Amino acid sequence: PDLFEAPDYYNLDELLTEEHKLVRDAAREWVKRDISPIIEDYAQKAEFPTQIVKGLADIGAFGPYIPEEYGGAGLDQISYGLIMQEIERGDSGVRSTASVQSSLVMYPIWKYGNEAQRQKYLPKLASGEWIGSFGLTEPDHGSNPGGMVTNFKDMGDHYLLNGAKMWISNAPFCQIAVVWAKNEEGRIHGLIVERGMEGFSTPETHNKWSLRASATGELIFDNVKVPKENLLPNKSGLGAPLGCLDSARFGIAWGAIGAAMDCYDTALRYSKERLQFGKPIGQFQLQQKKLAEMITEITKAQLLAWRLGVMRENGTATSAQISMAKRNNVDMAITIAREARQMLGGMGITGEYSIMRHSMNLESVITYEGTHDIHLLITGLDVTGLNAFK
Ligand code: TGC
Ligand code: FAD
Repeated sequence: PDLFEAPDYYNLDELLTEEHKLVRDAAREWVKRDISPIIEDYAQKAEFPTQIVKGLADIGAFGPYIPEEYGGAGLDQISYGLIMQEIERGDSGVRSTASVQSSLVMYPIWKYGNEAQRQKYLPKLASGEWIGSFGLTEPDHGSNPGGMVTNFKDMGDHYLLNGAKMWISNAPFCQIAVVWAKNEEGRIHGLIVERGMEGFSTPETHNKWSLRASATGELIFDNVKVPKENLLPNKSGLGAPLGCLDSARFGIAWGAIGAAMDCYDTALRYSKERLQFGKPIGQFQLQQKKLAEMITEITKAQLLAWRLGVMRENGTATSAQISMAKRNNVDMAITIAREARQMLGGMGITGEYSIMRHSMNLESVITYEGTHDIHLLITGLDVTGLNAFK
């Protein structure tokens, strides 16, 4: 397709400011020009396209809501959401790189770091000179990060860090990692680990069938000496990393809409062009049902994301509300990808079209940042007051 169709069935544009539309359109144009033409090839090669980093920085995808004094774009939450939506229209893996950099690396340094840390790291992360990663998940602690065993000891003039993180986006090429580890009392803290520190390695995870254009790896800490000034001083406990996840999950709730829009748009076009039994397949009732359900679900997801954006901007969105939008919108997108893929028949399984790639990518998106099941249980806890995790 030469143009993206941007379904807006309920005229959501009326709810957006001129700035929102400018930010969105800049991201949309960039994705159309610099991502869509190359991304299938990189996904097939299982390689992250490093040349796009500067473009991501230019559209404000690295720290959209981080204040300009630290190099961020100083935008609001809905702008952040719209940027994620447009990037994920291109590829969930590219959106992952932006999510991690913004919400999981810049956000904790901005919120939990001191002024020296903000000055040292944020401008370089905003410009894309440095790429960061976020180490929470461990081989034996995924959904239950509170059980983590990565730990650090106070050695007087430095900390000694040991342990391993797994499934870490951007790990293979990150310059810094925000790592969550327990101190000798078992309290979780964030530490900034820099590439080049002795005992720190980042082996890449191979053979993924999903998010192939995003680099995933491990973070291994073998007696790494971390300077004391690299500890994030202003928040500790599991709530600190979970607070970062709130921001990333919000972005994913928007991002998933982009993937769904691209699948819908592709299937809609195809349904008008592909003839079988002497008619466009879009004339068959069964195909119309699929398209009607897709546009309905996209519209509902857009309204959920927009309202959440308003509440997030006001500071009133709860973690449970964010969790619901992440779960609903990713589930919506993965269902649409599957239906849209079928509408393309055999062509749907090829790299000629983006749908199969979106479909496979969304298998990661429905798993990371809290699995679908975990988010169901978060809503379950919120409405019953009864905790399935304890
Ligand atoms: P629980 O006892 O409920 O909570 C511990 C403390 O945290 C507070 N809290 C939150 N704070 C901020 N934001 C949230 N969303 C919060 N949720 C809870 C809570 O109030 C408590 O504070 P305090 O002061 O009382 O100690 O914790 P739990 O151990 O029972 O776990 C709850 C559970 C299961 C919901 C949580 O662990 C969870 O969300 N698990 C899923 C793990 C997850 O999402 N991992 C994501 C890893 S990062 C990633 O996937 C990046 S992919 C990015 C990409 O490539 O795009
Ligand atoms: P598990 O927690 O072992 O879950 C296995 C199954 O059990 C799931 O279906 C789950 O829903 C279910 N389950 C678990 N607990 C319960 C329960 N209480 N009740 C019911 N069912 C339950 N992590 C990071 O820290 N940083 C990153 O940058 C990052 N990037 C990622 C990139 C990719 C491509 C992927 C795939 C993952 C990434 N992750 C990252 C890790 C991700 O957050 C975890 O995979 C996720 O939290 C699930 O953990 P797990 O894989 O250990 O699965």
